[in-house]
Amino acid sequence: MASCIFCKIIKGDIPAFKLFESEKVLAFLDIQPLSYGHAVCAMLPVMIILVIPKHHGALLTDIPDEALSEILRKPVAKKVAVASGAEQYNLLQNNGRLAHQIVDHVHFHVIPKPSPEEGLGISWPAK
Ligand code: IU
Repeated sequence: MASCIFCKIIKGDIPAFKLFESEKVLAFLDIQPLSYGHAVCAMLPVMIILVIPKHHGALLTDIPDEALSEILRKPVAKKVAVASGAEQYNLLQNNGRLAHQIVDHVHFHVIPKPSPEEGLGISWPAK
């Protein structure tokens, strides 16, 4: 869709730090890695990844099953873990305005939860 910012990123018309892509899926860095909505400690450099289907659609119900399911399959999950540096993460999808969706192209926020062994571990909320 011509006016969609994520479609422009897919096409390469707008720069983004792309982590991986396949025929149906693209993953890139969120421009606001420490956004308040992600509720992480502002002193911690946590990298938020966005994973999107290349098929344009605002809501989950607008995306073909194959494009959507690829995002949750093992190959993508493995690449997400490697790219984020954490085996464990939250996968957040805001579906619709009332759910705080701002960009009308389906996207999953990957919010890494590194363990203490992985070097960035914090106790949150602080005890
Ligand atoms: P939301 O689920 O629609 O609320 O999230 C949109 C996300 O897209 C948000 O985290 C933005 O920081 C992110 N984003 C981006 O990475 N690049 C952009 O050009 C725009 C938004 I606009």
